[in-house]
Amino acid sequence: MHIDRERLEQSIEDLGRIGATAKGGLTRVALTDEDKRGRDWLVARMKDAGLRVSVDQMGNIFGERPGEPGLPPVMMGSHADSVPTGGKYDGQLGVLCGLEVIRTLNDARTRTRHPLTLAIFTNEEGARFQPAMIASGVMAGKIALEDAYNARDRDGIRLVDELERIGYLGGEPCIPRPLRAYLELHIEQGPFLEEEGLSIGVVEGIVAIAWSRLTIHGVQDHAGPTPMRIRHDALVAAADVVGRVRGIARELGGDVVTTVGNLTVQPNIPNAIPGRVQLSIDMRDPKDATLDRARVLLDRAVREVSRREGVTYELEHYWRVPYTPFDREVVGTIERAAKATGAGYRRMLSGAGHDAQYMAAIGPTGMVFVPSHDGRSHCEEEFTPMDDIVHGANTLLGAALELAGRA
Ligand code: HGY
Ligand code: MN
Ligand code: MN
Repeated sequence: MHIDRERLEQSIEDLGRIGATAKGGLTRVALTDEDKRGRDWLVARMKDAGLRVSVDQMGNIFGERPGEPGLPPVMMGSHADSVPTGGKYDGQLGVLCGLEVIRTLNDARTRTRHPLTLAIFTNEEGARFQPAMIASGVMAGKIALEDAYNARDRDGIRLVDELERIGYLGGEPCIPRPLRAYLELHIEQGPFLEEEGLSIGVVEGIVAIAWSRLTIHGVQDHAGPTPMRIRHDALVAAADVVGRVRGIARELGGDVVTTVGNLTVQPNIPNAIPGRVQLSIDMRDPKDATLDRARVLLDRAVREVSRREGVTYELEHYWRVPYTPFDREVVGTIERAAKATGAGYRRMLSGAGHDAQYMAAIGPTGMVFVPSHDGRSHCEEEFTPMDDIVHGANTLLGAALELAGRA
């Protein structure tokens, strides 16, 4: 049994048009009108495939295909929101490959012992509302529903109000569900599979992730008459911190990665000394102990820089996900399914976070990776060749069938 390449390719193009950018990328940020249109399109396709659709308190969407009563489902999922000027493969590929698995089983009139569920998680990217993976985090009991509801975007709009506005504030409780297994197909978002000429990544785990928010308070003043000797410039301090964050990765070496991706300056005009700067710090490593050391170095850097510039600050370490190993049985099943496709594959770790990281706290979890061209992602250049996508989707089909069992 194989998936239908043309049908899957058509779905990628069709969904990719909702929020498409002029350069072939995607801007479909969580809980915007584009996200609503994407959700509505996916719900319609789920219903076309005969799935029973439900929505939970965090706007997570579930499409259920029945199996034997009382058996927990094999869930296949990912996300449909993107980063601004992102790509049309990150997240949506996992949802569409899961849908294609179900469509293929429908064509073959194949029933499974365990039910199958297709899941779409809200705000996986954490681009608009922080942190990332917020909705699978609530489901796994790692993030309080009220905290998620009160998360605010840059305009101060609350997540829960946006869920209501787009019509996806569901009634189903967002709590752990019995699972036979959770499977997520996703693009690698790194260079290794393509460098090695491989089509499939059998993911053994996801790195630990730590997000912090630094707010620096300097003294806002006139850029002209204020002598240098009496300045307390929040942006000069922030610039030093950005360099020190890069220095942490250099000092620790190994696989640690550190990024300042977001920085806001106030009042952000040419002729005023910045009085307030806020910046994000994203640090990751496969070892939690290394991430702990990175955090100590970050605290020290911010303290030293602030003392030198004579500014004050708040440094909030507000999100942390530990290194997450995947279930050995599920990883083995995925490896067998990859092998059966005849395509090249390897075991590997994920440097990106995924809803699977939280789903691993609920049930046996594994991921299937497909290559990213030039390793690029979270950009309009994001691309994965269809041949690799087909191998990945057939791997997902094989693993789901083995875990769910044929009726
Ligand atoms: O941040 C991540 O790794 C994911 O793209 N949300
Ligand atoms: Mn993703
Ligand atoms: Mn992403």
